Amino acid sequence: MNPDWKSAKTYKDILYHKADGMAKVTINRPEKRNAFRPLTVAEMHDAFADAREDPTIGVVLLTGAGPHTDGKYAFCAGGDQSVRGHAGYIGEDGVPRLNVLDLQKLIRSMPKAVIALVAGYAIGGGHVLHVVCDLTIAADNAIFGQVGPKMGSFDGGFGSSYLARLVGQKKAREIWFLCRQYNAQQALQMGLVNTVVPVAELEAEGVRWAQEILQKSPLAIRLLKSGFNAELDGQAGIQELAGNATLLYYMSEEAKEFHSAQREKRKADARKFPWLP
Ligand code: S0N
Repeated sequence: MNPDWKSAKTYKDILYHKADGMAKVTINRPEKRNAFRPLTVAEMHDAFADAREDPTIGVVLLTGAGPHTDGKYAFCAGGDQSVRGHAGYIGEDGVPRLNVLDLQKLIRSMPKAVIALVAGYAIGGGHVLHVVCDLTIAADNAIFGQVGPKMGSFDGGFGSSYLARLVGQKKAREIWFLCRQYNAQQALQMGLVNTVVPVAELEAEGVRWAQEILQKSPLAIRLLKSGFNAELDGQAGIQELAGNATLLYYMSEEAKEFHSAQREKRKADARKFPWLP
């Protein structure tokens, strides 16, 4: 069944929809193969932050608009090279920045599942965007690759270290050192994507996966995501996991008793609670 997508906010470079517990963020610059400029990234960050805050949303789909009028598809061709300066990507305010790193962190740490739906090119920083999503569904026309070392850039953060966790060190180094392109079947074989479907079925498959996740326990998904992240994310990963432990503790009878006692200026009845083995 097709979701009844409703526009949740109007932006310049992206589309943002919601329906049935899902949010959908669509990069809408098909004439640029959905390359992102600072504004695109700022808008995506705003939409993802909204999805994070909305308790009715459990899954976010990230995709690219298309096909373009030339018939070609793109998920995202990375940073918009027409605004790249010598200290980052230059926005309308004239300031150079690399704000896609903030977006990567938000996607990775938000306590909801994020699924990349990739049709056509996922290249450079666009490739990294699907890498940091929890799951990737590829269309049979998807093409993946990094280009940094052949055009004067690289992503040594999640774009390489987390990529290596997905496909292994040798393959990740091959992807970055050789800057080749890989098709959907090759991506599936190396563990870069979860499944491959015909391009016409991409969104429907994404919706099916999202609806399956939405039948599961929100807290379990939240804790699993931070558990998966903690191993690689150092202190930030531990902070995320510990924040979830605090959330669960707040929700316990024990925390409620100690909190109430403090507010009621009485001694908490600690004896009610066991010291479990
Ligand atoms: C995607 C490619 C392979 C598609 O080829 P195809 O189908 O032949 O199309 P084209 O004719 O090349 O393109 C169609 C139109 O789209 C424009 N366009 C495509 N990509 C971009 C882009 N990235 N920026 C701006 N415009 C783009 C073309 O110009 C063309 O428009 P017209 O017809 O008007 O000329 C092919 O297009 C391709 O190879 N694209 C460039 C890929 C690329 O270099 N991407 C940038 C890679 N770098 C990043 O993404 C880095 C950003 C980053 O995230 C980062 C993160 C952490 C640390 C550092 C960085 C960093 O800054 O490096």
